[in-house]
Amino acid sequence: PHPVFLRDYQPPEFLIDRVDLRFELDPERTSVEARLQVRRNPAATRGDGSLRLHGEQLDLEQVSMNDRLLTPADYRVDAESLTLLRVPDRFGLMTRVRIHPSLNTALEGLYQSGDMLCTQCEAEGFRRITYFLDRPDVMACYGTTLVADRRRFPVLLSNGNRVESRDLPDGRHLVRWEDPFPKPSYLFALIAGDLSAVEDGYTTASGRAVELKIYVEPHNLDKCDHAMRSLKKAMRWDEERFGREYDLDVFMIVAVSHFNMGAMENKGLNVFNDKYVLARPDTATDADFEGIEGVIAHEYFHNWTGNRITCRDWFQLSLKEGFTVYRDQEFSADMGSRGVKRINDVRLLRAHQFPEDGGPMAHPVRPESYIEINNFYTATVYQKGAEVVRMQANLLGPERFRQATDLYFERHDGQAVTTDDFVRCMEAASGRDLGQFRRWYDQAGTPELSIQADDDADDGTYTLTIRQHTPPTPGQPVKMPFHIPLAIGLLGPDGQDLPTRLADEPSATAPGTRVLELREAEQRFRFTGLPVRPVPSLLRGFPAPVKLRFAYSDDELLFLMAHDSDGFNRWDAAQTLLQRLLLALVADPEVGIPDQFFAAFRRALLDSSSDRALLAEVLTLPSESYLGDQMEVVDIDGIHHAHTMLGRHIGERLGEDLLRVYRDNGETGPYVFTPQASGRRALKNLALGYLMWAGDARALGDCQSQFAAAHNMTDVMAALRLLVDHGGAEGAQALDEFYRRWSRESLVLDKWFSVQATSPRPDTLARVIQLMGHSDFSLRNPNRVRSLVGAFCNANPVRFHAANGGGYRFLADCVLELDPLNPQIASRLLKAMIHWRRFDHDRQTLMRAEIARILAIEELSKDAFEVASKALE
Ligand code: B3K
Ligand code: ZN
Repeated sequence: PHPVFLRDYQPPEFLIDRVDLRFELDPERTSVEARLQVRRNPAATRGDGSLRLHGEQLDLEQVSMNDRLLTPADYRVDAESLTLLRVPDRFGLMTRVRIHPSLNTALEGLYQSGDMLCTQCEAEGFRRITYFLDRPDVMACYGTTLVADRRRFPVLLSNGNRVESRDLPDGRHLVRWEDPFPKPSYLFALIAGDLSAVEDGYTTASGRAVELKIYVEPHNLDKCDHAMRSLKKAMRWDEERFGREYDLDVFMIVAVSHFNMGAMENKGLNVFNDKYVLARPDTATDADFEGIEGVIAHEYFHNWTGNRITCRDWFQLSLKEGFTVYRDQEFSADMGSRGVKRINDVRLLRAHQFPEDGGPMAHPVRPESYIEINNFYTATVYQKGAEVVRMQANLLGPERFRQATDLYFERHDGQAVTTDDFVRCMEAASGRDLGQFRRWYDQAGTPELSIQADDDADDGTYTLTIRQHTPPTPGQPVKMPFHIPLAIGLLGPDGQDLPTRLADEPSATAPGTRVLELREAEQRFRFTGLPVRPVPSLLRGFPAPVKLRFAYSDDELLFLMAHDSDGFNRWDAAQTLLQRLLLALVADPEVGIPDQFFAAFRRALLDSSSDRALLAEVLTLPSESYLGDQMEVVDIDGIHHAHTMLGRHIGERLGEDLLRVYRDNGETGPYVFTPQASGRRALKNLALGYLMWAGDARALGDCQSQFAAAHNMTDVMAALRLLVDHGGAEGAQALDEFYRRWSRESLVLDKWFSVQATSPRPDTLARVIQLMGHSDFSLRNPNRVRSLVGAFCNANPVRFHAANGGGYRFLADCVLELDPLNPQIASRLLKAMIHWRRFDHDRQTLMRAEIARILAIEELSKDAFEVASKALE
């Protein structure tokens, strides 16, 4: 397989203005007739006069041009394309192909999920439906006619507005859809099935009525309320915050149970993994409710950032994804608790994007090349891309940023553009030069800031010397300095913010946060007028995706944890402290835990003035994998041991307090999904966890009663997890009960699989292998694969990285079995092993051997090939 390069981009030689599709749907054999209106692109250089259309796995039946049937002498067909040898400047083209949805296990193109038929076209799946210029800079208007058996497929959906619907003889019916907005082929969608809809309505700011429909299988009708509420909130928010209104008469969401990722923003017809639609208090956790609200909003927001304005090519993916993630993060911050949202977003960035940026698949937010674009729907393109938008929003300030996005929507509506076009709008609206800032788009790697403080008590000055350094990444040995906004504060002895006046500034500045802009490899900032040596609060609110090195003393961290006016940094100080303690325990398991640590932990735990969700964040130990990322060589067993030990100590020392917090925060009424209520549940279950760690006998009883009595899945799952990790008869019995109750609810059953896969108990791998043979397990359902294999490999470091290599062999076996069925899922799983260089020699050898075993397979997919080969480079 060969890479595609950004530098080779050429505008398309031909444009397609209109497409009329006619589907005769049948799971075994679907016929697709496409009529394209093609013309030469005046803006492109002339090629050899031929037109090459993309097409894969299509059985071609007929081709005609301007209503004249072509013969095989007029065209060439190979496994990836149809080439018409000589074409006029403007013509109509008709092709008819056969496709086979029931055989499509890759879940790309048109496929069968249960009893329904559905599509997934991003990034390059449309070419598995018909011959086309399947690239995002070719935007066309679509008319779609769907014909199918009326009893089997009573609901037939596609993009846009429904313009015709009628019965045909022989039990079939026909529905025609018309999408007035030109769109790239990756946004095409169709659905056929026996579905029921929850319906609602929405009136846009300018007074247009929009029908809202969520289509699900009939037994799921009672799990759509939260999704519908989320959708309406998202529509209102986008009008208020970004001035964006919805543009069609109907907005549809369909929940599908076989889906490679979270959801898809097809124009007017979003197709969702049912995990991000279906929720009832007794079937979904707080995290599920939150995920649904965020993903529904994300896909809806794509209507403007992605659909009306799309990407010129796939290297620009972050243009739509980074911006849309930024938008959904801001939405969720407004719907819930802004502080907690920021903490969780940063946690995610540090847990996934930082390692990616330091590993063999590191790539810029705008990649320079790829072998398989599906491998680049990454934390870098999404989450770091969102941080890059956030930095620009912060540099511009809210008003200018809004002017800049208004300009972007006005200037580029209906176009396929680049991340550079986006930055140009930021510059035009603000008058700022973002030349150096653009490096965030094309240099990979996480910058490291080393900060040193010097004070001179005599003249009241305090100097911060800041060095930035970005380690090399594959293909980019040398990095230029980034333009980094650095928000800081200086705290006085009473914990109040001091003024931050720089030496060359004439007048005093107000106390509080101030943003320094870094542009050089090394820079010095001298603050004056400070009566005492301050404690610096650095990177307030996490203003840039960087790592910080600053030699805080433990006392300073405790001080920041208690006093920083910035909530994010209070949390971060606590995490740094916990991390220090844990790493000290890894180095020396006998090391004592200072009393002042327990005192601070206790103070925080009992601080009833603080938001409980935030407290739960503060009091959660950094994850084992995050701790591993902080070590030169990851010490898997040492970390697990330290984690367990600290957890146990906390549970033992603070037992009474934890028990009180647990009992004081019990459910008092029916489940509500509000930040307050979910914060109570989070804190309560965290307390229970520490108590169980300590083997507290009262806690085991509480756990069992919570499992038996709770009416919401958050509390049931928290208790189940603790019981399973506890093991013994209690764990086994809880699992059996859970299975009996929920075995027919697929999404709940996924939880049953993952709670077992993520247990740190020593026999987990054996259990996982046994579960692969369970009658409810199937490699064909991505959610099920993720819930068992993905959960084990990505969320159970101590068992996945077992020293005997059993986990690695298991993963490689799964990848090899999955790859021919569903390469996207296989290659994503494989990523769990690519950071092998971070481990000790023996584990390195074991992982490398498994990756090599995969790479040796002749028919390996492009997807898995790219990941495996880059991992070994
Ligand atoms: N745009 C889709 C992701 C498509 C992934 C293709 N492999 C969902 C989203 O980001 O909104
Ligand atoms: Zn997206």
